[in-house]
Amino acid sequence: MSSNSGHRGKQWASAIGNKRIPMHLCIIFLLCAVVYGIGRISESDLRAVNFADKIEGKKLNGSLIREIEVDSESSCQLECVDEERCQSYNFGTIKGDSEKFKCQLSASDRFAAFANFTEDNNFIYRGIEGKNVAECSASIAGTVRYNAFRKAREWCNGKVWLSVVIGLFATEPGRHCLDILKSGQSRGSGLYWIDPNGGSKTDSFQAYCDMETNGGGWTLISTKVSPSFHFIKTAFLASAAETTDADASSHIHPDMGDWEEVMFRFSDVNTIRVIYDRKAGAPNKDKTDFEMFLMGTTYNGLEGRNIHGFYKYNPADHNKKNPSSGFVTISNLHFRSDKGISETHRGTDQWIDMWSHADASNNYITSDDSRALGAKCIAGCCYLKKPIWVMVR
Ligand SMILES: [Ca+2]
Repeated sequence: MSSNSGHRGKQWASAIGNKRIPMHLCIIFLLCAVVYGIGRISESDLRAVNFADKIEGKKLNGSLIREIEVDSESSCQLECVDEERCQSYNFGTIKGDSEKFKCQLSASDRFAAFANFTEDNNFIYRGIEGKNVAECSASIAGTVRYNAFRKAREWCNGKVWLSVVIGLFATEPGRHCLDILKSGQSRGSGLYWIDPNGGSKTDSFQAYCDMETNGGGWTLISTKVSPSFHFIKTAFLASAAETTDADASSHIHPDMGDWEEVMFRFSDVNTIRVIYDRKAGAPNKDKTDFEMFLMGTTYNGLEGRNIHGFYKYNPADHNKKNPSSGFVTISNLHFRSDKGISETHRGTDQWIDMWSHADASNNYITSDDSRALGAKCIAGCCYLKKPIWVMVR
């Protein structure tokens, strides 16, 4: 930047002294000088941090700025961002007596203090790749910086610095994925910190957000592939919202009572999905039972029920959310927390089938194929061993 300034300074001087240079060039030079001035003023106030890939089973000894206890590695990163001298950190992977993790901020890094970089299976090490990055561009997308001038953290989306980073840290959670999307702070699908019950942020947790499918804003609550796995639990488990493992279950968070839609989609095929819209279709007792079931309250029935308010999308059969044709009722839906939910096996549509038994209709899996046990079907498309995600917004 400083060599550029000298160069531009010379050009500016020659432009002043040479009356043959057109006026519009003078204006360009003036703008350059103004832009440079702003850059110089703010640069020292900006601390941008890009973390390198983690190195497991290693730690850097010495050069310790301080050791603190944190809830997650994200909090440790945040401490390093806020600490002017921090060049790297060791993050302890084993919780201590206080149920927290160790976070050791270091004033050096593994390159400068190579001899002190040692093996330790209870730690991971992460260094800083770049600092004081003033320009937000695609090459540093995802970088976080602390803007001391504005006293705010900023996040580079690949084009501009966003002044708020909702959901990026435990201390700045969103309420749920849809709220984060509506705030304009979506950083694409991935993990975000959320705090559905508001108030104290100490009980905020990370949840996986689908920010793309059908407009985005979906919070993951459950994922199921194993036939016998419970897919709705009566106790709310925040850990199920975070993991995208094959099997992890919870129910809609009780403080996300304003939910309107529940989506059933394959973990890696989001073009095939069924969405339950609680505001669609005629209200009735069966619908109420289904909603209680999704909220993890009391319902655990085996009987076939007619459930209103579904619509589906798949490449062959486009979105049926069409007022002229109305929403569709799934006939004889079975739902049990210890098995799953499915349209009756006598049906031919297979809108939803995540039951624990083989598909007796033989529409999609041959009856003599034992692999049929555990096949998951959505909107007429069935897959083996592919988790169905249950998401809410
Ligand atoms: Ca809270």
